[in-house]
Amino acid sequence: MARNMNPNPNGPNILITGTPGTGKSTLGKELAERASLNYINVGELAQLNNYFDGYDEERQCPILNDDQVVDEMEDTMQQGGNVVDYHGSDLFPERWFDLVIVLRCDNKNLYDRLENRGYSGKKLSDNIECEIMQTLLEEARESYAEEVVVELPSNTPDDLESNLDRIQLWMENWAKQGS
Ligand code: DAT
Repeated sequence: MARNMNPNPNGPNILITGTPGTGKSTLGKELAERASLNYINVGELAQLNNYFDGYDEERQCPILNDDQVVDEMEDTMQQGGNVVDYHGSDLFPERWFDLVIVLRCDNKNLYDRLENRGYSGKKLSDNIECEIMQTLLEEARESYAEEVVVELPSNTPDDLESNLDRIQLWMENWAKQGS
């Protein structure tokens, strides 16, 4: 996994991606806290700055202005030590990330989580289909080197704990690179 021979002293940049509801923000916030990293929720950042280009009526969500988002994040990402949470991965420069986590969730769990979030009808079924089709996993595999992309289950609190352990272990090894 040795990509960067001089690890950033502020820590690695880690992208957490996956279908909405798979648990990105739950894992991302907890990881940032435990590993003293900076947490960036890209959806919230876009909302705060209104980095949108209109509204997608069919998918019932605003359309992200990728360039504005990437420009806004560039300096922070260069400093390292960021956990980025977004349901997409192909808008970011490949060089930003040392690790790309793709969270996966069983259909029944995901259905319940999204229903609890108030999703229904097409929006709910589109997201379930997105998970069944492995859309976010494929996107990550097409956008990043094979050894950078790691698929992790996110169904139970035990999964959350083992994912946190696994990423922190990966971070320890990452920090030893080049030393
Ligand atoms: P996302 O940020 O991917 O949209 P989230 O972190 O908001 O997802 O999580 C969606 C819901 O699922 C939320 O109620 C918390 C719950 N959840 C997340 N990870 C979980 C896990 N590993 N086990 C059980 N529930 C989880």
